[in-house]
Amino acid sequence: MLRYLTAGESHGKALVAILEGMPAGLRVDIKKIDQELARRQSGFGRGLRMQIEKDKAEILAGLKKDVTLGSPIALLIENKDFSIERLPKVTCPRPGHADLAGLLKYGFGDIRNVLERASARETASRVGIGAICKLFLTEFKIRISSRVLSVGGESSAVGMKKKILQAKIKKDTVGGIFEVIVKGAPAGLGSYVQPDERLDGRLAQAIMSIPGIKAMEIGLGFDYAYRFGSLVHDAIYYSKAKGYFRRTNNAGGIEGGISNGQDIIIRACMKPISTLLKPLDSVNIVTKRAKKAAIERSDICVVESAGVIAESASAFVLTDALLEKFGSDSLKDIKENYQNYLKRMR
Ligand code: EPS
Repeated sequence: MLRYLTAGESHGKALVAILEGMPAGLRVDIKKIDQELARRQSGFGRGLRMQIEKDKAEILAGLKKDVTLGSPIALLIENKDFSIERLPKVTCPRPGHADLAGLLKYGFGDIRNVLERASARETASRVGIGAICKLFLTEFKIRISSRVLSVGGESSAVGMKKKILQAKIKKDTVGGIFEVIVKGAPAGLGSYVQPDERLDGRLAQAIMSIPGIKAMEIGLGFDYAYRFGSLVHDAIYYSKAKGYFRRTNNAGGIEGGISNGQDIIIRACMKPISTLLKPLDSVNIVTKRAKKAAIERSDICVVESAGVIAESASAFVLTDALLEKFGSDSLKDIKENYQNYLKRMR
């Protein structure tokens, strides 16, 4: 079983992650991890924190001469801004953030105790983990990419940029929709035999747990609701050269909770960031009087970054599902099993 844990506050000393279950024998190029971390930090509409941080990963355990040992991998990303002990108390919860619900849940008297961990800065750890999973998937020629489809309802590059600039001028924020595409995944990952083995359910958990994601769909997604069955299911064909094949991919590469060999296509909606420079109505948690929500340094639009994080989340799920199917100790053994499987499929 592949699993991971992350720890770290947004303005604490560092973000850390432990990944357990990665097989022995995988070469880990740290530059590739840093490239993914840099991708997460970029995109039009990011805030000032991204000018302070230059996220770099350090691997503390689990590798020898850059190759995995099969033991847990420990990853560290230092924060340049680690001012947590000096930062002021926050007393007016931001609508849309974890602030109020977290405060009530844990019984704190300072919202900072919530927001430091609820911050999307945590996703740097997930991207670090995802980058290692991407290196593993590359060994099987599985590639994951993402693209922004729309921002604030605009889908042209110019329109999206304009929307972000508009939000900036209005001291507002804006969300959007991104798409993740997985190419090269074989048929047979995930299973219908138990609910928690279904690949679509696993991807949904991984992606919906990214801060700010409010909806996701696979393939045709919500559009399935508007069409007849005869028009949406991907008819099956066979040829000697191609084997089984389809002319459409409305299922988004997953049928019955199992990958079917087509591209896996996921779309998700990232809500507008909930820290507003022109804040909404809120309540002071000490006086219980009406007060505008707190203003924290933040971003205007993070849809592009959310796509990169979702790539990582998908990479983790697919690595887990691949290890489940083909074995999990040694990369060499797994590759052999995989080749035998592909031979049978042909
Ligand atoms: C983020 C770091 C944070 C925010 C943002 C994401 O840094 P700071 O709070 O110091 O500006 O820019 O956090 C949020 C969106 C949030 O809701 O907390 C990062 O590294 O991605």
